[in-house]
Amino acid sequence: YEYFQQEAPRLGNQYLEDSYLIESLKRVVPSNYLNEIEPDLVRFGDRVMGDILEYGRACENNPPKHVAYDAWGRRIDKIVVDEGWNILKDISAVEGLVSIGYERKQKEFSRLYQYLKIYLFACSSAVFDCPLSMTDGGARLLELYGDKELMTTAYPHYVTRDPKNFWTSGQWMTEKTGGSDVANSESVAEPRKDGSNRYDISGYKYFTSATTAQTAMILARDREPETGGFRSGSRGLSAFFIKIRKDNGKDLNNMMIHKMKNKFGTKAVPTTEIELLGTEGVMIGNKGRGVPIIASILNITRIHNVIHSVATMRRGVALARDFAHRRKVFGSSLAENQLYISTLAEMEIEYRAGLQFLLNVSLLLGQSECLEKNPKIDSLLRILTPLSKLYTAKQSILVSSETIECMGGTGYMEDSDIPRLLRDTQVTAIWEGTTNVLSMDVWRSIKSHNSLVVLLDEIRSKTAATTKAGSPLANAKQTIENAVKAILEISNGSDDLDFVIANAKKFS
Ligand code: MFK
Ligand code: FAD
Repeated sequence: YEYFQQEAPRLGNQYLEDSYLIESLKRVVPSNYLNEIEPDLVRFGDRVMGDILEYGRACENNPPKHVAYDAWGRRIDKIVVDEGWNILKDISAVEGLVSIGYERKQKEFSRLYQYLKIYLFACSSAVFDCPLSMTDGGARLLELYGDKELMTTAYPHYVTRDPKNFWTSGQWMTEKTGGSDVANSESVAEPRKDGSNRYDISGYKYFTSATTAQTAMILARDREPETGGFRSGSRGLSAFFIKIRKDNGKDLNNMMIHKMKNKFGTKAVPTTEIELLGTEGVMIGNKGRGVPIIASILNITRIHNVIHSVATMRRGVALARDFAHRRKVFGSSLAENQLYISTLAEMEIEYRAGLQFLLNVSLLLGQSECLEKNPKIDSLLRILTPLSKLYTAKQSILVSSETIECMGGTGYMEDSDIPRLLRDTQVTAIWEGTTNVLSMDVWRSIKSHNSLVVLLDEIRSKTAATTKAGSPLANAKQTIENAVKAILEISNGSDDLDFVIANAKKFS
């Protein structure tokens, strides 16, 4: 007897099938640039469903292991990864997943081009976008604060397309004392007595992702010249560049890997706990300015977080839509079922909103890097980065959970690859700043860059010509205006966020 066989959902070219993306790009990218980048996006849209997907799967099925000792009891601290992980690194270099943003061939549209490729790559790559995000952030940090030595010895390795020379970089901020409030960090940096800019750094880094990287940017406390002691608080923290392994490429740079983290998701990404035991580091920028310096990485990785969240929503919607045409319930196709269609519509709306955040923030980043300095662009970028990160992270968790339900019980099965979407995106609300911490960053941007007023003006100017009185858009605009006015009224010049939150209770 031949029993019924359900067809699995199938996905094709991830660029060509994304009609909302294609439509949106026509609106925001001038045709000369779009004609230049589109063939590459079309080709890459196929590739992410081909070898990249296979390497990603291989990494998921063979997660990284920490080998502390060799058979003879010698400490070796090896991180063993699936060969696919190394191949994904090579592919990232060749495809220019970091370099496109620094070659800047498409001027202020280069960031958008780079981020569209990572958007296509993210959900096929076993979260290889995590090391890419921190490498991108590291490149930007060096561009802004790196000295001549680091600009010649490290920076070129982050932005090369040559896989043999390509390095990835980590960002180690979190310690046991806290990842949000890094002011309590315990790591210390002893200046060397040889008059060089080298330091010996000691401390315990509680989360270090993508430990197979070649370098990392870290925070540590430096001695105060006046007292000779270590200065406390966040103003006592400086930023340092470290190489993870010594020049022989094998031995760690005076550090010990204590354990591989046992994570809920992002299982292919090696995340470890590392103790620094006199690790050689080079200070970047001024003493005591570690937090604002490393914030230049955060402001890049938070955009990567948006990319991952939106990519997750898009992948979920694409799978659920395709499945709707293959699954029959109560005598008809799911694609003809109004209730199912309304579920899909809710998911699609969240994906579309997320995509608009992603397009806007990528364009603003490109403009801030490539055009003449413009306070309006800085102000919009400063508020939209945390806002889009916190919002899309939360929505991607909801949408990927809904994706599982859309596929019924099979969606809950690990070998369908669908639960991974949820497990890998749950962390987007935690790393790179939790939702509450990013809310405080939004507040910081309102205070330092007058961002709320600038954002409202931008919304007004973008919608003025097209909005008809009484239309849904006009109503939405009015709601935003009211909310902004309320926030400005409540804060009434106060810098104290707790005061504002307490007063906000007066407003619905
Ligand atoms: C797949 C895609 C994503 C991949 C992810 C990769 C793997 C995950 C890796 C991680 O999770 S890495 C760790 C991420 N950690 C965080 O995101 C830290 C979260 N905590 C914060 O963001 C806190 O708000 C912060 C540590 C920045 C608070 O520090 P402080 O010192 O208590 O706050 P303060 O005094 O407000 O800020 C110090 C300075 O930094 C100020 O400048 P000034 O000294 O000049 O006044 C701030 O303006 C500046 N600053 C803070 N946030 C900034 C910023 N400047 C620019 N942009 C920002 N976002
Ligand atoms: P806490 O800071 O203790 O936060 C606990 C809770 O308190 C959260 O809900 C938070 O929102 C809330 N909270 C904190 N402050 C406030 C406040 N002022 N107001 C209201 N609520 C508040 N870090 C790195 O540096 N490098 C890495 O490579 C890295 N990789 C990671 C990989 C994974 C898979 C994970 C899960 C984490 C990783 N992290 C990494 C750490 C991550 O950045 C931190 O976990 C995160 O910043 C939160 O810090 P915490 O865990 O100490 O929680």
